[in-house]
Amino acid sequence: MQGKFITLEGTEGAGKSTNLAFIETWLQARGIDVVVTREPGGTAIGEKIRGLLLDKSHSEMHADTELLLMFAARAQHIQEKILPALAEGKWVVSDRFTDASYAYQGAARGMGFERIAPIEAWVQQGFQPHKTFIFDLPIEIGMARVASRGGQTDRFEQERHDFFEKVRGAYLQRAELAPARYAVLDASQSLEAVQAQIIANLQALLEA
Ligand code: Z5A
Repeated sequence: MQGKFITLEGTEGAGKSTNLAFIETWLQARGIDVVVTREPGGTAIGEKIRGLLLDKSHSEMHADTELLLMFAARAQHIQEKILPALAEGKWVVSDRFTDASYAYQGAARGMGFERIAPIEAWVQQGFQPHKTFIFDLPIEIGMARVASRGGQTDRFEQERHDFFEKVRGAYLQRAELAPARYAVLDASQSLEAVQAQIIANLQALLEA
C-alpha cells in the first residue's frame, strides 16, 4: 500500500522543525515507517543546492535563479527519495515543499503564482502532498522565537517584516483555495495545544 506524504509550511519560527520530530514519533508509535526530510534539501544534491540558496553572500541571486534552484532540488528529492519511500508504504514528512515556492517566490518576491504553476506541473506531473500543515502565527512571534533560539541568520532571514507578511498571506490564500488538503494550525499557542491540533489531523489521515 502507498504511504502518505505530509508537508509542513509556515513563516520562520512557526514550529515546523519542532513538530516534524513530534509527528515522526507519533506515527512511529502507531507502527508506521516514517521518513523525515526537508526542502530545499533532502538528498545529497538537494543539500548542496540548499547551501547555494541560503548563503547570505549570494545577495546577487536573481529571483528566477532562486525559483529554478528550488525546483531543481525538488525534482531530485521527489525522484530519489519521496516517490520510492511512498512506493514502499512509508510515510514521508517534509519540512517545506512546493507551497513554499508559491509563498516565498510567488508572493513575497512578486513573481506571481502563474509563473510557478507550469514549473510545478512539469516537475511534479500532478504529484501533491496528501496533507499540508500550515503553522500560522503573527510574524513578530515567530521572529521572537528565532531570536531567542540564537544562531546564524540565512539569506531569507535577512528579509524585512513585510516580506514575511506576504508569505503568511499567500499560505492562507492557498489553504482557502483547497481546504481539503490543508490544515491551518494556530501556531501561536503553546506547544501542547499545537500538538493537539496536529494529532486530530493525523488521526483523520490514518482513518482516511
Ligand atoms: N524556501 C523558499 O523560499 N522556497 C521554497 O520553495 C522552499 C524554501 C522549499 C529555508 O527554510 C528557507 O527556504 C526558508 C524559506 C525558503 N526561509 N525562511 N525564512 P527552513 O525551513 O530551513 O527555515 P525556517 O523556516 O527559517 O526555519 P525555522 O526558522 O527554524 O522555523 P521553524 O522550523 O518553523 O521553527 P522551529 O525551529 O521549530 O521553532 C523555532 C523556536 O521556537 C524553537 O526554539 C522552538 O523550540 C520554539 N517553538 C516552537 N514551537 C513553539 C510553541 N508552540 N511555543 C513556544 N515556542 C515554540
